Amino acid sequence: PVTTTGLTDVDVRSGMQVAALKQAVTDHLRYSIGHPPVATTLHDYYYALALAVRDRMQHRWLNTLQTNFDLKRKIVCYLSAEFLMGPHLGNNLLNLGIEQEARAALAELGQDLDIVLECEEEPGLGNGGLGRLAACYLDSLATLQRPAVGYGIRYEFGIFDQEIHDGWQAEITDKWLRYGNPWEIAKPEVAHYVNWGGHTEYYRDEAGNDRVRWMPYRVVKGTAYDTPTQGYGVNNCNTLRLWSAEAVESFDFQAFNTGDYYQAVEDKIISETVTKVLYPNDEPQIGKHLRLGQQYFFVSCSLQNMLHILSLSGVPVENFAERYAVQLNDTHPSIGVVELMRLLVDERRLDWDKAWAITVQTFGYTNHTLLPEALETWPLPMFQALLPRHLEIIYEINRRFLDEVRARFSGDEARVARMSLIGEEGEKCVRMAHLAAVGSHAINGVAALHSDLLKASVLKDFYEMWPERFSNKTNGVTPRRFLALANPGLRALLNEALGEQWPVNMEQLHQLEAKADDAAFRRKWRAIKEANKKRLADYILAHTDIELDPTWLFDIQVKRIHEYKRQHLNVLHIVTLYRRLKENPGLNISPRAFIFGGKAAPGYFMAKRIIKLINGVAETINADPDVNTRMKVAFVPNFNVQNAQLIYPAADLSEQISTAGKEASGTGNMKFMLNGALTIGTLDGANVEIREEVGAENFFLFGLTTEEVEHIKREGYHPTDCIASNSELRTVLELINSGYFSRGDAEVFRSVVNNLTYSDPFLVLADYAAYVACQERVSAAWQDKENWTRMSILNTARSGKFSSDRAIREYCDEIWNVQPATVKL
Ligand code: DL6
Repeated sequence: PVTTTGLTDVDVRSGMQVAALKQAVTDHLRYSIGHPPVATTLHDYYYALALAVRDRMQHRWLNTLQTNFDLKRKIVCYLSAEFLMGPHLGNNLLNLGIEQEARAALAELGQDLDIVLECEEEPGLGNGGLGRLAACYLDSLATLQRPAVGYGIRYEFGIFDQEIHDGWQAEITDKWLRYGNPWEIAKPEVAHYVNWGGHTEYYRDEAGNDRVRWMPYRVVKGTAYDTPTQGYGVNNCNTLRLWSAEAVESFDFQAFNTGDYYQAVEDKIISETVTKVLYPNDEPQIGKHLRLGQQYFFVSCSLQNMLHILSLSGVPVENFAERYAVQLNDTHPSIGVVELMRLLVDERRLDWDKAWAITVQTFGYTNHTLLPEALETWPLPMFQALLPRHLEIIYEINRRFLDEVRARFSGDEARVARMSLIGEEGEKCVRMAHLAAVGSHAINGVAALHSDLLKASVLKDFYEMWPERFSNKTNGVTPRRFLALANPGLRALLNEALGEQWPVNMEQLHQLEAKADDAAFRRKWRAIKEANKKRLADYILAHTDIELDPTWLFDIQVKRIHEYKRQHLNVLHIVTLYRRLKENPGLNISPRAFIFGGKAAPGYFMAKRIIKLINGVAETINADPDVNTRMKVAFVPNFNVQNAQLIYPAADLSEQISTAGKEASGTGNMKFMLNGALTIGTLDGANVEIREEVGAENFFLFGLTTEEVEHIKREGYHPTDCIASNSELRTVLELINSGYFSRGDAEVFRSVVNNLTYSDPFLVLADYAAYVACQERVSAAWQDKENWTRMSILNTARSGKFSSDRAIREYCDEIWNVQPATVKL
């Protein structure tokens, strides 16, 4: 069939040229969106282009599914409660290699691609690092041609939108699905049923075996929504499958027939609540019934789905672990260990030992935090009420496991108590990290230091029991989104200098090292950085009314707001500098813009005060003519993937200043490095490896080491001693406490100052002097533009290790044993 333009229908759906894309957008405007030309909006153009791009991906997606099926390849199943994907359109155009064509097609329709891209509502289905890591890994899995599915939750409301009202954070519901989602394909026929509550019954089967039946109180239905995830420069297009909860029946007909209409719809409301909203990850984990419900819901749907596909493929269930490598992204999906046992033993009637061998062979567990408050435990009564059968299975796993511990470490009952899956000190609880460790053949941390600390602290006993299960997999980030897409200026320069393969072979960036000594190249490098800073300055002006000078040093800290990340240490330095300038107007400092961004968990009191403090300091400094020609402070509201793509490329200095031993890895640190920022940081998380790669001379190191932090804490830490011995610090704290940065209201920051003075759990004051001194070194280094540029180039040149491709290769080779599969069209 031929359309009026002379294009075949096939071209309109799959053609990669300008004419085909233009026709595809026009067709989607007419046939999918259905607004007459007079009513066509910018958003309609976004939606139509998105659908046209999705058509092209769908073609590749179906071929990928068919290829994987035909080749009977092992599949990675990445189970994660969060996938922070960010806007899809720009990234998909990049990965398909049709950005220029799409730009030209839209131009012929009178539209500007850059403006159209801004229409996308980003799917914020994650809190921060952990969810974004999952998204980077999906990008690398597809790019490296590994068969993979990301399984997660289709939250109706993702991470809240942050607004700043009078300096305070305000949370606005994230209605990301409000205008539809062109990237997902609803699969109502792909549905699984998930039980809740009730009790268990014992019975004897036809063969005379004792068995257990779960009699649930409620059944919730999970339906699949698939988002194709396109690899870069390859045809492979994998699946992100998110589950949405709904009631099994829309109406309870019995209640309806007796006239109780409201009772009849109640069940629907309760069921749909399960996937309503994403929980913040950095509030102390308290007994949130619904959160455990969410975890079980998506994990059960996912495992049932794997079993279903396995049987469609005609593969016996005994071969489950040969076909699936299932990774637990932190403990959130660790109930999967028990659920797979239940499905194999109760439903597929495998014997226990066989089922357990399959389970352990299937799962791998990645730990992402050592912070005690983030380690998940569930109170037994709550667990029993929601998952009565799972608790029985946990007891049985635990009985057998503790027998093993006793056999290995006979007489060591203290060890047995420490390792048990059930915590007995205080309220009895299920320890999810222990469950994940016992049920997985591979356990890893996310940076070298973190993996070592894991073995020495939280999972020490498990390491002593099974050292062969432990390894390190340092995190990585995708250079496609965070360099090629976010920094088109630098992309063009790298293409010119290195050719176009670097986005899939980041080791090639080493060739830039030779260019660091080339003055002409350095000039080009600086021009790109300055253009990126101008782009960010424009964005900040539009969103905050704060005007920044792109020739100043851009000093940036963007990440979740948390005491251990120590945004308040950064503020103490800013106030120090401010005071020095006030007292000594002739002081020679490098003019700097201090830029912050990040969300605080809605219930995290101190984090919300820190945001207010940053904004209070910003208000005072930016309005003070004595200093505002040399320093300014800005808080970028609503830090998310979209504005992150403007922020990382504009940084000169990357603030990675967490208390040593607290940040498992960090991934923002890698995104800054990729884009040529220098790091000021502690020896924490992946900073250690960043410094190793870039060289100590190109990294601003300060602060206590993990051992020193532990030593000080053991000996008894007294922040008042730091204040007593440092009059500048005392003056800075007094100034904050006086109401100077809060329009005279001395109450506003009292809690922050008191916390630092009398408790200071993250040793902010202990590191203050070293941090301020290090910032002086930064300031001096900035004055030598040529050398700074050299260091900037070397940062990018030596960032190859931090590509998520390197990380995913390690997971594939060392944990998952998953091979590439080439997809043809
Ligand atoms: O591994 C990804 C990311 C790390 O880079 C951060 O250092 C770490 O804080 C973060 N962890 C979490 C913890 N959530 N839980 N559980 O987000 O993971």
